[in-house]
Amino acid sequence: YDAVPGDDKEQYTETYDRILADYPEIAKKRVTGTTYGGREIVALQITRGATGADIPGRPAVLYNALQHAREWLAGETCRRTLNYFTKHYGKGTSAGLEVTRLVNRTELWFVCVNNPDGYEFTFTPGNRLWRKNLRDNDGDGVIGPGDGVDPNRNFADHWGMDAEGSSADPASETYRGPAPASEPETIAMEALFEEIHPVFQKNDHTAAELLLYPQGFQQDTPTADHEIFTALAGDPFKPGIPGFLPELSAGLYITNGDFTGWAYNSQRTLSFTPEGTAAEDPAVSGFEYPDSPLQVAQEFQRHLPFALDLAHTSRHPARPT
Ligand code: 0X9
Ligand code: ZN
Repeated sequence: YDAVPGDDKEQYTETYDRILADYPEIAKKRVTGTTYGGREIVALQITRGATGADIPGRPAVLYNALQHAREWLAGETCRRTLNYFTKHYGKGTSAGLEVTRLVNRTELWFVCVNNPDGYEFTFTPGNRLWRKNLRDNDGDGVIGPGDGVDPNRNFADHWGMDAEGSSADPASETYRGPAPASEPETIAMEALFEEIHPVFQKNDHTAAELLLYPQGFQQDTPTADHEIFTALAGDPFKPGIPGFLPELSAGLYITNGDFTGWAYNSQRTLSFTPEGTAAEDPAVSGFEYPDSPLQVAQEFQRHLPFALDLAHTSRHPARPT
């Protein structure tokens, strides 16, 4: 992997600023919300003549990560995808020709840090494995174990439908929040969808080497788009992301109020949740960032064909490839 200045040596805000400065003809920033901590939730639009708003007639694809604060590798995969699309744009190489065509015809949107408060919090002592956002549930002015909402249980789709798929307990890692879409991170995503109506979205998490597709709230009946999901996610012998077992979300475990379910059920956005790799030895910790730069690079390389597939297919999503 040929590294760009960015990658994991930059802050995400630095990556975004660098891309906005270096590729002004294809990159625009859109602020979709503000967190409890006052941080911007940023979406970067990559498309020819980017305006920061939807361009009629151009299909949109959303790549996003770090709903869960500790899942650093998922954010890095998103960032490298963003770097890939920008650094190859306008080049005469085979990657360049492919990327240029996609960027000219498609709106590629990146929200690599869905949960900036939580992500920042994972850099403070003792909080490396924080998952949720930073809602102060008990209102004591300090963030502790009883605080935070799981951004991936707060969406207004089958929200709180049962106790298996999310929790009403503020101390739980899957606390759904006080009401559907109560959180700034959720509202920011709703606002972005209202603008861009993505055909596909890739919601990166770690760490299980799975490629999940809807539904998460039940597994009794398949979705109307099951064939599209499985065409792209592949099968165990030829997975859409090498080494990632394609699976129905609910087959892993039941969730409600999750982003992928909301995006599909209420927005008709064809949605995938890759659960990436995190450590060579999963027994160490499923959420640690790999020590090996090679492993980080390989993770991105495994995701890339799938990320490109979504962009290619977004023009004709009903045609299984
Ligand atoms: O629980 C989650 O939000 C995701 N897993 S993680 O370990 N990254 O927290 C999985 C969500 C996928 N949906 C279902 N399994 N239903
Ligand atoms: Zn996660």
